[in-house]
Amino acid sequence: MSAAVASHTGSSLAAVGFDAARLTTGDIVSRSPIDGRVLARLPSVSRADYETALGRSQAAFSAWRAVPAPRRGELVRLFGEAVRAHKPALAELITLEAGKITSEAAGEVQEVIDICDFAVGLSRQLYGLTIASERARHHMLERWHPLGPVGVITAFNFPMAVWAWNATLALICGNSVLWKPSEKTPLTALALHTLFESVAKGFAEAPAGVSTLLVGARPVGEWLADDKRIALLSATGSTRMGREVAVRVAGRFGRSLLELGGNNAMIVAPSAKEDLAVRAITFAAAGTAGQRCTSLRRLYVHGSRYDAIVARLKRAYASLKVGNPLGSDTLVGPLVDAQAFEAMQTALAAARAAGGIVHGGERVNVAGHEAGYYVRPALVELKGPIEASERETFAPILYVFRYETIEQSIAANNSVVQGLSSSLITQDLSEAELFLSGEGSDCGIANINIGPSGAEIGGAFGGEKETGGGRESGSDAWKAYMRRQTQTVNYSATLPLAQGVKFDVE
Ligand code: UN1
Repeated sequence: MSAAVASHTGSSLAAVGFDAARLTTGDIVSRSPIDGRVLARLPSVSRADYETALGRSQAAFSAWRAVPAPRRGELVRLFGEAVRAHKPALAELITLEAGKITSEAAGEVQEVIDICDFAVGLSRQLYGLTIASERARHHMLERWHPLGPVGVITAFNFPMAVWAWNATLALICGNSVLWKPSEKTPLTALALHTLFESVAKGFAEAPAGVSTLLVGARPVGEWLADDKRIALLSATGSTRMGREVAVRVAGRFGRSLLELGGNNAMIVAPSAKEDLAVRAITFAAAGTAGQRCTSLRRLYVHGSRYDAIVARLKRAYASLKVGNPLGSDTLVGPLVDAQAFEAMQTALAAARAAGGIVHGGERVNVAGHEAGYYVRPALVELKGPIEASERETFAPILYVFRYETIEQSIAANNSVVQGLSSSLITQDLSEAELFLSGEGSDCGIANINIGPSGAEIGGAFGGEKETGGGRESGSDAWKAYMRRQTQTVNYSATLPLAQGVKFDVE
């Protein structure tokens, strides 16, 4: 199988026009979570490479901002078409390098296609306001202008989609883009970016360097954070990383857009439909091996339903097929690496020590893939919050609690420092409305009868509190990639001053 992993990688890269045989030296090592095998080695960009890239990106921005927005949309449309044509190869690379099951990997590529379509439409809808002026023969308006080079730092778990959310919007808004992907998924980034570059090369108005890939480790992120030339730095990853980025970028009065850790909850109310609840819980908590920022981590079940739901979940969890993510019936692929496995086991040990009852969570041996970190997703029954349930552990651990009143469950939903996604399973309209109201969930995303994960691209994506406050993807998230200018035009022959101020000059 290991040899098969290697040949799969070569063919998926070749399919997008990249010569994989070249990728044999460098400090960035791509390993397949499937079996731990080294897929490729790539060199980090040096500081000198970075400077060259920044220079090109600035020059590209100067040219690109002058291209009409609908033409910028046309580039993104062509890119979306290329992604459609290469969907299977791109999805396979995600599976090989990030360990996602095939259906979820295809879903991620679809998310790239969807945001391309969305950005194309937006390229004709970068609307500003007109505002009534208090002065005679004046008009006021609000215009949105391109911002500058946009840095994008992405995580391993959505190695294509999160760049695409940022890059497609940044590009139609008239910016250039610099992408630092996770050092765990450089090949996936290289494949997608190679495809972008080949489309851009054939598009006359696209300047060289309108988007640049910067493969590298932490220093590259630091350079972007400290660089005054980066107009906006969008960063997805841990709260620890985001806290550093936010402070460094704020220190130079730059802009950041942060999408950080989540600790997402679901409430299962007395009226919940049981089958729906069990499916929603299992997909959100065990899907993607618990490695989405939207993964379900805390479950609050009403006392009247607790025993039945937990019994159903125990059965569903025991039947989940854990294994090679290339297998068509696999539902839970591997954790990304040994560190993720250690973090999971540490959290489970802490939960046990705090009196939690742990079901599952053990390593699963997958024949032929002994070096991969496969686990049985874990359920942890708790009486109340513990230190481990307050944190985001990027692994399939679901902490389960009992609750008695809807107010109590909403307070519990909101009790953590993170604020990304949340959900309520109910047939009760009053409960649903309360959860969705200003007195309800404090998260960026709130769902009824859907788990917290698997959002569509049309809504703004992101969360509050230590999740960082940024919004990416749909709705009016594009505004973060532009600068707003308030314009006032006087078409009279006089100069009336606002607020009735008199300032008469001879
Ligand atoms: C992430 O895990 O960083 O809502 C993004 C979802 C996906 C995106 C997750 N559409 O689960």
